[in-house]
Amino acid sequence: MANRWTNRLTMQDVTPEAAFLNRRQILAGMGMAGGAMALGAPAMAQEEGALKPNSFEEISSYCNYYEFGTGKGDPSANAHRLTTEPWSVTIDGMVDRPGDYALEDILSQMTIEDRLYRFRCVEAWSMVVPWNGFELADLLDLAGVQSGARYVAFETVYRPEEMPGLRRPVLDWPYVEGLRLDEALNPLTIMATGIYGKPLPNQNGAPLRLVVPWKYGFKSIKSVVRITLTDKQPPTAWNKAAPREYGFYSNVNPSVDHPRWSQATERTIGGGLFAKRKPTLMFNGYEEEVAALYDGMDLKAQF
Ligand SMILES: Nc1nc2c(c(=O)[nH]1)N[C@H]1C(S)=C(S)[C@@H](COP(=O)(O)O)O[C@H]1N2
Ligand SMILES: [Mo]
Repeated sequence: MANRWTNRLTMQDVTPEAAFLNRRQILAGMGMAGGAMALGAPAMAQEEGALKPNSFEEISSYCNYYEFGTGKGDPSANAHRLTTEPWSVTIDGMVDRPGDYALEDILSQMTIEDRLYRFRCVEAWSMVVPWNGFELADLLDLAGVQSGARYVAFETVYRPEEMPGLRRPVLDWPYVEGLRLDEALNPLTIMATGIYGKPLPNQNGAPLRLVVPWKYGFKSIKSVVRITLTDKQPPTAWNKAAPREYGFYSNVNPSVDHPRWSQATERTIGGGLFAKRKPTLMFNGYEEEVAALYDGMDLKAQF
């Protein structure tokens, strides 16, 4: 499905709003330095304290879910069309108990926890999200991972009749993602079912989406219908579209720039046009928990 157009595509090519906002910020910063300083100070003070979650409104209205359109507001406008009940997840490949698992049967065996995580998009914006969900490791335990398995592949639901974005070949649909098995089993890796104690809005990936907080946001695949254990590194949607720009690992790393923009800093959603950009943290601030997964790896080469 990869044609010349999709090969040259980058996220910023199809998200003009992001580029527009960045230009506005630069212009505002140049022309109105005094005003920017005065307005920027409280926002900076907030950033230095504990993690402050974004509002439900911010999290559910500024989204990337290309199956519903490439604009940040398209998912919240269109995703109500997605039928999320009934829902089941096929778990197959190298597992002892393959099958179609009904979501309610999964949930009855999982402990739902609150997890307040930083969320960093590869486009260099970020939020803080109070997720509800369960550890992916617990779901994989239900299915029984076999000893030869080394990777976990994920697939998003494919429903052209409910997802208008699928009519355009922006990506090679369905959206697919993957993790190394040890990344999938890390206790930080969750399957989210809600935010702020409410069911996950459709635009945020209802009824069940992956969240991997130390990786760029596109790894956190939405509306998952298939999980496959395998011994081979699985293909991933953005890597297929632009392999030079989006690697399999895609760990947040301020010292490895995207070929077309810096990853050293990020724009915080909700901070306002005058907010100071925040320095991006190694592994998005989760270095202590995950750095050991990558011991001995060249993180520039395996980006
Ligand atoms: N199926 C699917 N999953 C997806 C995407 C998508 O377009 N389709 N976008 C990804 C990207 S680029 C980001 S930044 C996050 C955005 O999650 P949010 O909208 O809940 O903030 O979802 C990721 N998961
Ligand atoms: Mo993203």
